[in-house]
Amino acid sequence: MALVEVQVPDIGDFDEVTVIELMVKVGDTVKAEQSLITVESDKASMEIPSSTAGVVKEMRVALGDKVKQGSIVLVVEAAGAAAPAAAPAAAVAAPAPAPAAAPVAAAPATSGPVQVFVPDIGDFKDVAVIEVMVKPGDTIKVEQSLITVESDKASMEIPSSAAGVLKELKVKVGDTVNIGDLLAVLEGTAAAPAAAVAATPVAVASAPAAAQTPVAAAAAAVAAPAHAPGGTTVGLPHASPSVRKFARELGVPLDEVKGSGLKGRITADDVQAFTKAVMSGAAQTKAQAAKAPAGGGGSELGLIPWPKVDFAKFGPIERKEMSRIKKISGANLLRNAVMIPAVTNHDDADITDLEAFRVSTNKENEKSGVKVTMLAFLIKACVAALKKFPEFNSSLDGDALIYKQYYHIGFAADTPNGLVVPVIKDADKKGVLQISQEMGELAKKARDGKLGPADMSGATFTISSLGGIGGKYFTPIINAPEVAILGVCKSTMEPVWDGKAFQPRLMLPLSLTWDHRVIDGAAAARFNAFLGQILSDFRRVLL
Ligand code: CAO
Repeated sequence: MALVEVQVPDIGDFDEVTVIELMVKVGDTVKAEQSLITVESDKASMEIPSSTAGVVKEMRVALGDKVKQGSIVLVVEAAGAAAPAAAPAAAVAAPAPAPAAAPVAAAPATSGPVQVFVPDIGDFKDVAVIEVMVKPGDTIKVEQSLITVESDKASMEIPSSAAGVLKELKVKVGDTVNIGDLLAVLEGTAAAPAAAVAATPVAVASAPAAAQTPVAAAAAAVAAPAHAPGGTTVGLPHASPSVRKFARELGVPLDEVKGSGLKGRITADDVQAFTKAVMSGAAQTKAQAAKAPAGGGGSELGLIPWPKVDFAKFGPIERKEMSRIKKISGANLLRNAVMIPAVTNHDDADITDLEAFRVSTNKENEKSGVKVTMLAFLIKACVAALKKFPEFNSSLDGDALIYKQYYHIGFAADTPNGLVVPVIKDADKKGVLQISQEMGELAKKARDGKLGPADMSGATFTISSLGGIGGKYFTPIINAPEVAILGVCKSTMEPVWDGKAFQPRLMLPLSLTWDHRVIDGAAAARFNAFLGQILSDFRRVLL
């Protein structure tokens, strides 16, 4: 039993590559040619296979280490005879090293159409195009990556051998390519200077003649270990090196990004969309969820995982993505429901006289085009209650309360795309007619999806009215950082005892949800009672 040091084989002319994944650990039994680690340059990722079968005794590399040809990856206690000295390089059958003087004479040095071919990519055959990184009209630099191809062991970016404007792209995602295939036609600027071409392996692809002689120099551009049979990558997100680099720069955890590319591959757009979702609050990274006192994952609350059911097993289904509004409001509602110790008080207000007044006002104002709504009266009544009970118009700021001296009232509006909350600003300074008019305008804007951020910000208290639809009571969720919300349902005629007899009265069901950190039950009951008094006799607003 001999101890064998497994080295990084010839990986083309890369100087140093980064270890981005360890696929084995001490104690593992590995087969010859089994992948041990994944390394990555800025152009390619590749798996480094073992030259020897045996048991891993010692790891000599860690994640993030830089390695190059000859670096010791690990020590294996060989199963049989000691590995031959040449094993490391032979096992991975790396592409032949680039000859120092690559044949570049064929490279054109003038402007005009230039064809770009797939260079020597080791002994890969029929590799799939998984990403196209340029489009016609783009100005391409020499060595700029054009496409990403992938075998079962490596993904690699194919660079351009020439500079110019991309006229035609000859491949698309899903195609398979081989050495010498025509990739693109460039036009315009001069090809790379001869010296640069000589130094860059892709230069051989810059002239049609090169297609017939795809010399080994090209291989160094992608440096993929050719032919490395064995297991597949475990746990490594499916993405090209440049996308991984992009994700690293932004600090995006790639394993949490859902890939939209071929075979679920993660594209640069996916990384960007993930970043946007996290920044807008519509999504959280696992690290954020773990840190947050109450996030969306549930795991940090010690809850069992969300049930995963294959609904199609029980009957036909259709999957539809939720609207953007729903996703954003859902995340907010969840946070508010989980973080706020909320309590709801239900009560009824007698609006018999107020409704009669509203109906007669609307008759008188028929020609004005403005319809006075019950919600406008409710906004005014709430402003009076907020003035009397200022903590309902406050917000928590650490251990302090911010008492707002303005009265901006939000109202929930149902739209085809989901729930939005436009805000009537300075409702204390406006009359019921003006509030009704503004509400009509904001509700229309909401339905047309035209509300801007300014229309929806700054609320100090919110009313959610289901009065036009129905229902009796419900428990609305507080719109943080507000501390209370009033839910209103449909008013109905009810027999109300006046001390002598039952009288038919129009009763409006009220549901007040409040944050128990800020408000006590007694204050909530008083708030509802006061609101009821105002609604039953609106003259009290003037007091
Ligand atoms: N009781 C009985 N009837 C009521 C009422 C109440 N509390 N409130 C309104 N109505 C009646 C009105 O009288 C009107 O009837 P007519 O058409 O016969 O005149 C009808 O319902 C429509 O009322 P309206 O035009 O005054 O509209 P509104 O003020 O009730 O609602 C708006 C406006 C934007 C709030 C509403 O369109 C809406 O989107 N409501 C849903 C809000 C929501 O989804 N809340 C839940 C949030 S939690 O998920």
